[in-house]
Amino acid sequence: MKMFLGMIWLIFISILPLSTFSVIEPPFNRSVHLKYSSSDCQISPFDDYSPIVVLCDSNDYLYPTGEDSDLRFTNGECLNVICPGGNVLVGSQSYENAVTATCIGSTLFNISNKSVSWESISCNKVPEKTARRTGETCENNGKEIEIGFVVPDGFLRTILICFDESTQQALYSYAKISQSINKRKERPRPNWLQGTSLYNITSVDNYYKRANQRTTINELLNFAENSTSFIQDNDYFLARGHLTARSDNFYPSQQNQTFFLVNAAPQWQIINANNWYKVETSIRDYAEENQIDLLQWTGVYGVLSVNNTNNIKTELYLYSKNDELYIPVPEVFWKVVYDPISQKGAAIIGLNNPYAENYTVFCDDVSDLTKWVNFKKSNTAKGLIFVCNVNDFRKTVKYLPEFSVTGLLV
Ligand SMILES: *[C@@H]1O[C@H](CO)[C@@H](O)[C@H](O)[C@H]1NC(C)=O
Ligand SMILES: *[C@@H]1O[C@H](CO)[C@@H](O)[C@H](O)[C@H]1NC(C)=O
Ligand SMILES: *[C@@H]1O[C@H](CO)[C@@H](O)[C@H](O)[C@H]1NC(C)=O
Ligand SMILES: *[C@@H]1O[C@H](CO)[C@@H](O)[C@H](O)[C@H]1NC(C)=O
Ligand SMILES: *[C@@H]1O[C@H](CO)[C@@H](O)[C@H](O)[C@H]1NC(C)=O
Ligand SMILES: *[C@@H]1O[C@H](CO)[C@@H](O)[C@H](O)[C@H]1NC(C)=O
Ligand SMILES: *[C@@H]1O[C@H](CO)[C@@H](O)[C@H](O)[C@H]1NC(C)=O
Ligand SMILES: CC(=O)N[C@H]1CO[C@H](CO)[C@@H](O)[C@@H]1O
Repeated sequence: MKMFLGMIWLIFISILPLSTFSVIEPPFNRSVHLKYSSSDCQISPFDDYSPIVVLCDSNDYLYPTGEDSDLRFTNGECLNVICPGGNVLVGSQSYENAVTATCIGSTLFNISNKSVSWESISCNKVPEKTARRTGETCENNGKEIEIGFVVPDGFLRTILICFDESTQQALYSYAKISQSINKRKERPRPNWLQGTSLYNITSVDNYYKRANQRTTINELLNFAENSTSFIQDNDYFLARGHLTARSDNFYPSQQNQTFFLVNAAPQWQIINANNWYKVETSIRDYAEENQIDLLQWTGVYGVLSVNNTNNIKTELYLYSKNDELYIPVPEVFWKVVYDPISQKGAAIIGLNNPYAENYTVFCDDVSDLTKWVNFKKSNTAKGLIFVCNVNDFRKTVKYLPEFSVTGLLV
């Protein structure tokens, strides 16, 4: 397949129907190789006001392939042009939510029997993101939450979360990382959102605020209320650590969807900005360099516990009220990265404690074999990182969804 990439051939990927998004099966098999010609279409719908474009018979995002940075369509191909929560503006016409377009050639499309150029098509507002329960349960009797866009034919999903009501935190967040990921454009960060009917507790964002986490954790550890010895005034504080990273997503509208708090957990900022950031970047670079559409689960495991002032090991939470403890500070963050075609995968584990100098991880560390996972081993404050075989990792983190792994992703 790699031999085609530098050429002007198109590789059209087939799109999984929405209902199978969370099921692991070989993706992308429409594999029609087409020669691009001027009767075909080419567009870059990557601005804030760009509509979302999907094929008429599918409900999944389209990404550039190979060395392309645009989306391409063959002459006569049918697209749904969608503005979730808004209107599609086509010249002076306005269509509620969505309109069908057929490729005529270049940037021209047939919409309602008129030939219109892509430049004259936009949304009247930025697409409106949605996080909602699917009504399904997931591992550990968790509640499944999907994040994406409501579209006329259902839901265009970017992230699938398994949410544990007993802790008010996700067990994991699942997303695909497209091989074109490093061609993404980025926009300013939006604010974090709690969404509706996802949490039992209110004001989740408030518990993350530095002053509030300091009070909560100092109380758990018997420190003075405003002590800065544990939650400091520098990068030693608990950030809203993205599970599925913002930059794991190609479209700015998808990047903005990562800012639902169900896609975050308390992570030390010094780790988040250093070794964990390097891990995230390594995975995107792997997808790009090997031209593989990766599947990725990012989750949490355990509750970080440290000695209180009486040397008693104490679990840390951001919510501690009336003997109720929610929003645990995870002991580790993890990512399982999987190539569904080769069925190879890797589990990357990051200790969430910048004060620890060592850690005995619960699986065999094979990081010497996975040179593509880049991190600094020497500076423990920046995050201790380990890499394990997925099947080994799974013996401890039993709530990783089922799929067959035949070896280590190297
Ligand atoms: C497009 O034109 C054809 C024939 O010219 C007509 O049958 C059809 O109804 C028109 N469609 C729309 C959406 O206007
Ligand atoms: C648009 O598509 C309709 C229906 O397929 C066709 O009748 C019409 O000629 C097309 N219009 C243009 C401008 O290509
Ligand atoms: C959260 O609320 C749901 C109903 O809204 C309830 O079934 C569930 O037990 C609650 N969970 C917790 C941990 O309070
Ligand atoms: C993403 O969020 C930023 C910050 O609020 C905003 O400027 C931008 O328009 C948003 N883009 C999309 C496509 O949602
Ligand atoms: C801690 O800080 C808050 C706000 O700055 C202040 O109101 C409070 O009095 C301080 N508590 C102690 C024990 O110093
Ligand atoms: C924590 O407390 C135990 C005693 O309960 C002690 O053995 C251990 O060294 C302490 N750990 C740290 C990091 O201070
Ligand atoms: C971590 O290192 C300390 C000494 O620096 C040692 O006492 C302790 O046993 C080590 N802990 C683990 C889990 O390896
Ligand atoms: C990735 C994959 O499974 N590709 C297959 C798609 O289908 C064609 C034939 O229809 C096969 O040749 C490819 O190997």
